[in-house]
Amino acid sequence: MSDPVEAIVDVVARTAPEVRAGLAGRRVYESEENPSGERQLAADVYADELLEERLLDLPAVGSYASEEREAVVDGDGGEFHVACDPLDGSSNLKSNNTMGTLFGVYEEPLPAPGSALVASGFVLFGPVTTMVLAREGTVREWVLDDDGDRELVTGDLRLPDEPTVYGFGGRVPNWTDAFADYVAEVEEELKLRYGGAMIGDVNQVLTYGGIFGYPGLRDRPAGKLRLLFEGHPIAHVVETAGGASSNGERSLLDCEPDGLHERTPLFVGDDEYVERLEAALS
Ligand code: AHM
Ligand code: MG
Repeated sequence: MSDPVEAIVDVVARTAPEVRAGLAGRRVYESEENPSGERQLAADVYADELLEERLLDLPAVGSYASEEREAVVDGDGGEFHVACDPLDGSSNLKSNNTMGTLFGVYEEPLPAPGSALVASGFVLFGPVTTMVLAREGTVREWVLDDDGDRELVTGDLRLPDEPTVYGFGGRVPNWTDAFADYVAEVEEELKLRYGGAMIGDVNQVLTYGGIFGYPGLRDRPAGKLRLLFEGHPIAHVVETAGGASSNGERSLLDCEPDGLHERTPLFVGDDEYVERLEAALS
């Protein structure tokens, strides 16, 4: 394949059916925790190891980083650096709900600013396996078959003009007053859709329009989600689809993590709702 970024995307697509097929037998916890101090499932580790091996096999991939491992793993000097959340929303495995793989392809060594992303996307394991990719100013969506072959659903995915749904993470008593006041307004206007896997919840926003967020909490001001593995790639997808992203103050793509596993408040969706959120938190 002559397009190295396309080769990376193809590896993620072709690894996805194997990750999905491996979920059924891997719903148990490992004894280890991930670098963010969260319990790992056997499925998290399996997905991470498959992606690491396949991606580092590509000459274009200079390094691989993941939510499931402490440090960057170097390849053979390729020019692109891939950051993955191998199974975003894996706690949904127990309750058999949506989850999937999230990835960002950077042209700078990691950790890098969002502006260094050249492509990003996710594979969603719902009733159907789909892949969403933001690259060169457009977002495309495919259905994946069991070999990872892609059938195009849309060549130019855009956020709908009329926002309809919202979903916010964290326990309500842990929300700040300013955020809770904002949510009270949103609740009057939009319909709640929250499933507990960021990519599943964001895919609802991409489909129906609206806003998703995981805010900074009273006891955890940086929130739960990680800037490099979750924030940048999902912000890049949503902004490319005509929406906005924010850490509460500015676009997530303008934020540069100091460390690989740095957390951030995360909001993505319809511009107007993201603008109002920033005003409410300022
Ligand atoms: P994970 O990558 O370890 O699965 O954690 C991230 C997930 C997000 O997908 C989701 O938005 C959030 O955690 C939900 O957290 P909580 O279970 O605390 O509501
Ligand atoms: Mg995640």
